Amino acid sequence: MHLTVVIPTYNEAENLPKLVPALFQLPIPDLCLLVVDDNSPDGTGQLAESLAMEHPGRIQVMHRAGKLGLGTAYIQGFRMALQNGAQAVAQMDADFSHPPEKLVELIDSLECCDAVLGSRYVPGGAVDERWPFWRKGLSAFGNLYARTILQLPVRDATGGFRMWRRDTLEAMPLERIRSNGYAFQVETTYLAHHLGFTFREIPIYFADRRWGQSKMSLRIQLEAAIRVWQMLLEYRDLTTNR
Ligand SMILES: Nc1nc2c(ncn2[C@@H]2O[C@H](COP(=O)(O)OP(=O)(O)O)[C@@H](O)[C@H]2O)c(=O)[nH]1
Ligand SMILES: [Mg+2]
Repeated sequence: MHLTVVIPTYNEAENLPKLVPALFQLPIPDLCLLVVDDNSPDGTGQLAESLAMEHPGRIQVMHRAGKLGLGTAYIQGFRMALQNGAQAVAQMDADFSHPPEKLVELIDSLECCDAVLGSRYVPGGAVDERWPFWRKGLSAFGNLYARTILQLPVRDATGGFRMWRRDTLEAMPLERIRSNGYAFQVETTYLAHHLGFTFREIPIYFADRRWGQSKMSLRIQLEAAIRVWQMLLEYRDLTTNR
């Protein structure tokens, strides 16, 4: 299955040059990367271009004018990956929070479901023990909140390490997605579930980033809290087609 991994970046100059070799050493034939960079002030975009020269035909770089948010970065990235013929599309952070080697398990699992989630909240999964209490609590609460209100059949609805089958993404009305932060992950889960697609969750250990800075903010958290209720209303017209 031809896999493209979409990696949104904003100031990941310390991480990207380490992540790329970690991905290319995986036993996944024809693996391609698509970096979506938002004109990072630290030069991640140019770095990505030189990595692309080192790996001809395997890395594509999308440059956007400025920090436009994770949600739109993924949507543009998904579209481009589909256009390029990817049979499976993965999403992952550039900061090593998502263990690259787990991509192998994700792609194997995609044989028997429509989307695979790298999950912190199934047995065997965990978040970094160095995360402060408030961050652990916020993540657990955010998940419970979204899962309960939207009745999602998954334990980790806010995680960003995922793999989609081509036909799953093609069936989703990506143009209707308005969330940009964590809510983006919830919204795609809700959409796919609403359309009758099935998930599998693979346990992952979510390590805190070692280099660079998190872009998580109060604004992103508030957006997520409100968006969940809006989703309930906005997608009432979508029915299960499977
Ligand atoms: N292109 C793009 N990437 C972003 C943006 N915000 C965050 N990212 C990237 O998305 C991934 C997740 O963001 P991160 O700051 O690690 O969030 P955290 O893991 O929740 O702390 C990282 O690879 C970031 O570089 C954005 O506005 N645009
Ligand atoms: Mg991160």
